[in-house]
Amino acid sequence: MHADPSSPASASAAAPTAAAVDHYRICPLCEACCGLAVRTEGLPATVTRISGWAGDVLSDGYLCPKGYALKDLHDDPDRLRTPLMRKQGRNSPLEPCSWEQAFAEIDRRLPPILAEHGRDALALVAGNPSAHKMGLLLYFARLARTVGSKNLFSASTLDQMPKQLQAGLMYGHWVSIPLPDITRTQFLLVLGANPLASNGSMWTVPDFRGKAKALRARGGTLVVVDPRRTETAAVADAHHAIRPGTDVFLLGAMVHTLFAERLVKPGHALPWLSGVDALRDAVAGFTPEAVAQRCGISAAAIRQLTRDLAAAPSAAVYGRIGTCTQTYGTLACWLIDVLNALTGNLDVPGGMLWTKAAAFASNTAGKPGSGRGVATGRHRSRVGRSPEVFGELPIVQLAQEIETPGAGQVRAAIFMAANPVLSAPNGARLAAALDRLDFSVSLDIYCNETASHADVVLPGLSPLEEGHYDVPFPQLSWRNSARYSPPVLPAPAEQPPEWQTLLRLIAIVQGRGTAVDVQTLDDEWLADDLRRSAGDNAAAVQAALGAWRGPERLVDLALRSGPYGDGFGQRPDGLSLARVAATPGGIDLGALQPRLPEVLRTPSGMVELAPALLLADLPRALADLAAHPAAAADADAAGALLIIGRRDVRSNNSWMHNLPTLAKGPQRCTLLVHPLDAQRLGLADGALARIARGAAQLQAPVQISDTVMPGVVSLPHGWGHDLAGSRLALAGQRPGVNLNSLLDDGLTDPLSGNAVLSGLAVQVQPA
Ligand SMILES: Nc1nc2c(c(=O)[nH]1)N[C@H]1C(S)=C(S)[C@@H](COP(=O)(O)OP(=O)(O)OC[C@H]3O[C@@H](n4cnc5c(=O)[nH]c(N)nc54)[C@H](O)[C@@H]3O)O[C@H]1N2
Ligand SMILES: Nc1nc2c(c(=O)[nH]1)N[C@H]1C(S)=C(S)[C@@H](COP(=O)(O)OP(=O)(O)OC[C@H]3O[C@@H](n4cnc5c(=O)[nH]c(N)nc54)[C@H](O)[C@@H]3O)O[C@H]1N2
Ligand code: SF4
Ligand SMILES: [Mo]
Repeated sequence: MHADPSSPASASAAAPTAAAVDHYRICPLCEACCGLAVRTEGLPATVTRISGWAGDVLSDGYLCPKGYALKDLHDDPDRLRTPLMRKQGRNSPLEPCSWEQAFAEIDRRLPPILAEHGRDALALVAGNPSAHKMGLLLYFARLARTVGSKNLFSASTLDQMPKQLQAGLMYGHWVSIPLPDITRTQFLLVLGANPLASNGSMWTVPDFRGKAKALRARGGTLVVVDPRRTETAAVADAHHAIRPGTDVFLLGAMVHTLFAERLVKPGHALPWLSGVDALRDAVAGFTPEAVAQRCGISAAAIRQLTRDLAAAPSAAVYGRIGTCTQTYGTLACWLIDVLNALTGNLDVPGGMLWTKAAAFASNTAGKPGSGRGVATGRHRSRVGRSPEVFGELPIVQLAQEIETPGAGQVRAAIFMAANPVLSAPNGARLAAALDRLDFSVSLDIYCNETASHADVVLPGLSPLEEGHYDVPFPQLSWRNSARYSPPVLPAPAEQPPEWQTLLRLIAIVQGRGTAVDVQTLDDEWLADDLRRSAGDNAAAVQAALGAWRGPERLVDLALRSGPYGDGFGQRPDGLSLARVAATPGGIDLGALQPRLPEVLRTPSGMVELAPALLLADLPRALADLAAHPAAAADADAAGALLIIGRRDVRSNNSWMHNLPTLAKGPQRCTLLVHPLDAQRLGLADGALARIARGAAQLQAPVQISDTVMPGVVSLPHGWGHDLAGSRLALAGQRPGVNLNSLLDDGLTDPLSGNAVLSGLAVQVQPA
């Protein structure tokens, strides 16, 4: 069963054969992380079929339409296979060039900027797919360490930073996030998530639909709180339409009700809960009556929902992006876990449980039960003065950091799998700012709307040409497992994997130029890591890691020294990458188990139910409620509608619109309008509407639908592929419009720096 770790077989594509072969491949496109069977045939091999891998320990054969689209992605003529650079100076077009030319250009232009203006002059920006590529995630961390710039940005501040901050404050580590025990719970309350379209987020739960069906089949209840009757709400027992941005009020009132009706019963977790009394006082002002109008949910319904939650034999409250991308995002995430804890559902089967991941989890490392906890604000953004959170600054502030002169001004940038010109608010401002940079590089597999502003574009490989181990997602999975998939197809000889590209950027930043040997550099980094983690054993550990190289070697190290690892021979039947790789479909490590108190890394060794940072922010929400009991200040303007986004299973943020199997079918970038609003505004189904916020405006086709609540309209994000310079031929045929061009880059959750992407007021009229 043990593959020979010195054999390269499991780190490179299988030996070529003309016969049909089903290769095991973990899908890198979304957080469900499904195991796929990718069939290749012929010489040279082409992909002839993609299906779910029956018996994958995590996904059990499930896949969605995007999984099939990996073939289109591999074959897409617009996918970059060579670097691009501006050969005739900054206003010349991006043209294909050799890798040596590209690195030479970076070496010529980047080090002088760092030498003259310092490390903060270089901004690093990581986008969503970085989390899905071990080479990007593990080696970007090294690049960031080498550069040492405070100007570190990522999609996290368009997404889940509130969740990470809340978990960090309550449990002591940024990724210690308890998850619904979906196969055993009897009551699942979902706020601001639509896993039927998104396939789950901060929760790796492939086939949510099947698991929700099983929950209801065993007599359990699924309740959804969302301004739209989503695909998930449609399969639920109950749906509460909530006014966007008001979850903090609903949740505050639910916690209030637990105290008022003596429903607080923490049970198992009680010995480790700190701050229950402080909480009672903190939510005193959130009576159901006080919040009902603002939330659009009656006081009676709030009380009943709370009672149902408290009475359920087991229950789990899960909130996702809808609860994060609002100005009270961190407060909302916090109150969700407070509900879980006070109803006795934290750390129990059927409630909320932590994973015990096989590799890379900080809550399995170091001393169990307590730790340093987390802090924010070790530095602040130069212009906006926002606190650093988890080492990052708010991505909505990138443009002003570029525009504003002074010491520490951003003059260069490296984008990695990121497209903030479409995915962040006010992309037009950012696009203009990018053109003012002295130099920028994009690592991307397409020339997207952001890369088109770069001086050099460096492409990554097709996912089918890379090995895969999920670094973050086993820390967020419905079940513990370890899975690895080797490359399906060989990479083109000329094209390096991205971890090597990142090492070459590191060498350039270090002033070592372009002639370095990446393998030597990789060995140096490993030796450096091991000196810190393995001390005197460093040399022995390095030898034991055998023939693995690059990210695979880091995975092997993490697995073997992890909680199920072979300990480099101490536990011979433990995990190593060779062992995991020899088991296509993965190794099951069992259902989630209670982990209190060892999972905690707070200084107190307790679950902090009332962190000072969060208590101090509550008066902001209370003052807002007192001043605007019926509707957000923003929505007071006559006739204003609140705009929200939505996800579609055939789309993925700002990309994958160039793939034929996903692009076909109905137009997806439409504005959902409730029939009452359509009638009032004279909007006809299929006709164009003009959507305006301040000076920004755009036009989108109207889709009249009673799935959105009255007063709310919905337009998906990630569209607007008609900007000059990007090279996405198919996407450009049906470009859609960019929701984010309406949204303000000045609005954040001040605690986490997360952007406000939901519930802003717009004016809508026939175009
Ligand atoms: N209004 C609104 N805006 C939103 C959201 C919302 O809900 N509403 N959602 C936000 C969220 S949650 C997120 S995560 C962000 C996402 O926004 P971004 O982080 O900007 O990510 P994407 O839009 O997914 O773009 C990813 C880019 O990575 C490239 N890519 C794909 N695979 C690879 C690879 O292997 N290597 C490299 N180098 N590049 C690759 C793709 O070509 C694409 O250009 O958008 C946010 N924006
Ligand atoms: N098909 C597809 N899958 C994806 C993605 C994609 O773009 N397409 N993106 C991936 C990424 S990067 C992420 S982060 C995840 C996100 O995964 P999810 O969190 O499941 O994302 P959404 O489907 O956008 O669901 C968010 C829901 O919040 C609702 N909402 C909006 N405002 C509010 C509010 O104020 N309160 C409440 N309670 N609800 C609100 C919206 O109507 C929407 O139904 O999806 C991932 N998976
Ligand atoms: S749900 Fe679809 S996109 Fe997500 S991992 Fe599974 S197959 Fe890939
Ligand atoms: Mo995301």
